[in-house]
Amino acid sequence: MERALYRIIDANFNRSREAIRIIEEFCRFALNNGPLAARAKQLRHELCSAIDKLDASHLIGSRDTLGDVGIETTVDKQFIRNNLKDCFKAGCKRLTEALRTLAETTQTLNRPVAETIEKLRYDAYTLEKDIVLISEPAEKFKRIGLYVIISSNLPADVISLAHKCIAGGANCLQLRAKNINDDTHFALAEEFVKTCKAANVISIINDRVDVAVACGADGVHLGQNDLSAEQARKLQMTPLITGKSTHSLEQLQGACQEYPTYVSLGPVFPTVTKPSAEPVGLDYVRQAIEKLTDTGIGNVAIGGITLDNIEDVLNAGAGAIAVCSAVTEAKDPTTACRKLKEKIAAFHKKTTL
Ligand code: TZP
Ligand code: MG
Repeated sequence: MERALYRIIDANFNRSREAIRIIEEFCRFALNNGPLAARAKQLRHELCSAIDKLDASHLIGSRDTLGDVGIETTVDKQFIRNNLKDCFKAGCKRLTEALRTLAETTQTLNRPVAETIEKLRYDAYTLEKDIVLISEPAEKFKRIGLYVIISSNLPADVISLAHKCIAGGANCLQLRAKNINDDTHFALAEEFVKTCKAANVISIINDRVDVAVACGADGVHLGQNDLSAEQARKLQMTPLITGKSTHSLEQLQGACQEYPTYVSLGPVFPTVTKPSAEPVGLDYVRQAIEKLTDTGIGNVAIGGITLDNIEDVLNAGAGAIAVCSAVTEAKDPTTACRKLKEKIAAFHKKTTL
């Protein structure tokens, strides 16, 4: 029986390491997310150290791959993976199954090792959750080219502008309603979200995570004095896009600790929408984008962006472009969106050639 015990431990040790590798590679190469990849790597190392405490010669000595009766047993759809996400999901399930088996079987040989593996099983559940809650909003945000901020409290204006921006090809709309009662804000946000959802456009609520969650918005945009992205995620019912405003490298460093889906960088240029805010210029955009490399955090440049300067902002490396007045003050917001979108599309076409 001892031989069988070591065979099970050997097989499940291999199985769990292989599963962690898939998870790690998904974080590293699909999400470009250094911190999540590092957590998977840490889990793999802790598992190896725990198993190292067992008798290695017994483990390898008991291995009998050719004599394994389970090798030819397969079930329907066992190896069907349609995309990388399927591989990641299957890896997570395989990992916790293997860790559970390891925790139970190692108990008979070495209790402290079994306790460590049990802790790793819980770490694996949390890592899976964090990867899903961070990667789903990140994937959604990646598709955004043009992000329009609708800064108004007036329902008729907000909804009419939303329709016009959608017609012009905006990929994401933000409702920025200030000095408004909560009940009025909620009713407006609900209508706004409904309009965006019908057009498959991402909806973001400014400042208020409670309103964003209650009305089913895709995300919330948080200022420096609002709740942190980490606090906002505690209130989410489904994976929420969390955005954070930054105006300096110091604020950017603080924002990265909260792990938002994206940071806004600006105001890049002087803006009538926020006249008191000091412009940060294109240098800040360039420097911030360099700092964000391999963090998995997206970015959107904002403030004073128009058809005349959008190419400079894209050349500085901005991932997405946010505008307010260039669209909402335009005589024809639909055409204004369309022209901005054309510049974004032309830029991406040029850089991917
Ligand atoms: N935050 C930084 S600049 C800005 C906000 C909300 C306003 C951007 O508006 P505009 O009209 O596109 O300059
Ligand atoms: Mg705010």
